[in-house]
Amino acid sequence: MKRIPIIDSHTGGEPTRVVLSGVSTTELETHRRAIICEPRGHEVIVGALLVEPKDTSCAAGVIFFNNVGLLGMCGHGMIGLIATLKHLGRISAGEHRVETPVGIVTATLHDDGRVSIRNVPSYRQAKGVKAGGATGDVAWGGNWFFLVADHGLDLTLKNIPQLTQASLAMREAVRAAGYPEVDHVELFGPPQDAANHSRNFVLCPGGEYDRSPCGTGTSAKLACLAADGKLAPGEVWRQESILGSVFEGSYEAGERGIIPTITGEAFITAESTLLLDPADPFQFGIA
Ligand code: PYC
Repeated sequence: MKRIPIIDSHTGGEPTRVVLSGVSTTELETHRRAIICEPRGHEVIVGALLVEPKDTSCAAGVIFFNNVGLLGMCGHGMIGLIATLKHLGRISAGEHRVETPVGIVTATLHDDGRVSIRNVPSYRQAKGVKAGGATGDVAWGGNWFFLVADHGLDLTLKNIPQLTQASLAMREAVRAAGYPEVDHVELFGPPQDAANHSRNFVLCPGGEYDRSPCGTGTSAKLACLAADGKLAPGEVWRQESILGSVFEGSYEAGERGIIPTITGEAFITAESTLLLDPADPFQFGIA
């Protein structure tokens, strides 16, 4: 029986499952679905495998993954990871550098438990891309996004099936239009809460939607706002998710584009150990 200790959390409603040990980087591809998918989990969970950082100035290294593959970075997941390390007593309030496959992120754990992540440099790659009847921007925020405002749909929970279908079609179209790297689609609309600046719906690579406002997606949004001169350095942008949860974002100018900082809060939901029984036909998850 293989044993994999995990800690679950959610950030703005979006779950993160931190894998503390028991899985090596070489085993990740074979064990990814066992950790994320049914019968132990569900397709919405983002996994975070703790690894030794190559850069010794980092407190930890992490590889994020989901039901269909690896993620470069994950904003809600990084906030969940920092809350998990605090829960384990491994870190206290202050700054902590964390190595990801796409660069080092500096996370600040505040005294009140909130977490700010200074993300990898983010930028707009292309503006006004026409794809499948929609027009949007292609931007990098640690993952690749197609950001669309002219979708004509209400960003409400009852519309999730239509939002998902429309976003999947836009993703196909933007890839065919010359941006095969895009794996997330972000639709924008007016906020429900007047304290916020915008509401979003974010389609993730495996076809699920992000329950949080998406940290890397908010970073990509900030890069577009900065490129359009619509948000000044240091100014705060409040991004509301489809659930109504909020991330605060701001940026500093970078060499190419911006360096975003995203603030949110995560809550621990479970401490447990996954068991992989060689006799179980579904030990590696239901495909
Ligand atoms: O918060 O960056 C994020 C994220 C990516 C996919 C799901 N959440």
